Amino acid sequence: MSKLRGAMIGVGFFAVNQLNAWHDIEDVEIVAICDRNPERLNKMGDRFAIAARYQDAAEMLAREQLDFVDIATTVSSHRTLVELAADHKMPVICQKPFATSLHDARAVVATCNAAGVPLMVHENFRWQTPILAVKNMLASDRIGRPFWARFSFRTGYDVYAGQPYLAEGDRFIIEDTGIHLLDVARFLLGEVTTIATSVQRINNTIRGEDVATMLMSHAAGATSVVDCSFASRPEFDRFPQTLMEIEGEKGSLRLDRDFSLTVVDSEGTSRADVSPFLLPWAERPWHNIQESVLNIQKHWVQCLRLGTAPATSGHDNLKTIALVEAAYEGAKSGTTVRPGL
Ligand code: NAD
Ligand code: 89Y
Repeated sequence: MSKLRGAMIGVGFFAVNQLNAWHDIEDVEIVAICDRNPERLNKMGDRFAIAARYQDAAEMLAREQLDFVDIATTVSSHRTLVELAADHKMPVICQKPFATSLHDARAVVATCNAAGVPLMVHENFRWQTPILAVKNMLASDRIGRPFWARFSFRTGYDVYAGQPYLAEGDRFIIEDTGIHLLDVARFLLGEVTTIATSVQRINNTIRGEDVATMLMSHAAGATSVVDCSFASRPEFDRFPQTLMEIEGEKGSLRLDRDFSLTVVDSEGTSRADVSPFLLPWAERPWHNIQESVLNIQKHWVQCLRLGTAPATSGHDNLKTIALVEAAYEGAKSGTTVRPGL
């Protein structure tokens, strides 16, 4: 079987992880890249030995013979680019957040459905090794039915150095990082029925909110808190880790900053090391996220080969986008909101 021929649109700060991960997947060859910025285009083209380089995505899609396209631009271009891929009947991956509103997200999903092309949102946090370990622990039923949880991401890491656009938008932490934790909450505890949100801006040099606290009710009965901050000064800064605690009817679990998973159940207390693998191209502190990029991209290849829907399909991710929208709505109105769909 010949390798899948892929192309990337947007080869900036984060795409290097995606290109490294594609390079690790034997079944895939990235045959073309596109970026409006010629310096970035040439830098990445040289680094990954990709000869076909375009500044215009439409030209690339018209000229290249491809099996899929992977979009890693920032959100304002996502709708146009995914719809362009759909016009070419091209299976497409799009980085999170895949749209700036639920309205746009629905439109993009409808366009891909109508064109019959698979759409996967690159929502990679749920593919992190420690989070998959928590998922397996819940599935084993050792702690029983979860009734309470906290998902926490608190840091003082200078995220603006690598991603300066995060300081510029009206929306920041919920749309950029909280979105991952909301998706993880859905992944582990099921769909959300209500959300109440408080936001703060502590760093006055940025436009959006850099602290958010969300309280959610899940249809299956659990209550969860999602809290995230880029304004914290913790003793141990564990950027970009998600820490969690889950209490169930038969026990509890805790995912700690040293990647230990502690479980308390009827047998007592046990601890397991659920550290991510440090890939050869990975760099601390990003290695946990970098491994999840490889995991989600392997999943995409499997889905393309088998013709199955990705776990984070556009359709699935509508529910995560709906939570983001409901969080902003609730923060503004000071009310508890039912996420729309
Ligand atoms: P970036 O600005 O560094 O890179 C984006 C690149 O896209 C730029 O080089 C820009 O020139 C190019 N671009 C923009 N519009 C284009 C267009 N229409 N055609 C061709 N090229 C275009 O941004 P980034 O930090 O790499 O973020 C990209 C995306 O990745 C964002 O959506 C961000 O939220 C997401 N991201 C995800 C994770 C994760 O863990 N999943 C982590 C960081 C960033
Ligand atoms: O942009 C964010 C993301 O998606 O994952 C980590 C990040 O780079 C900063 O929180």
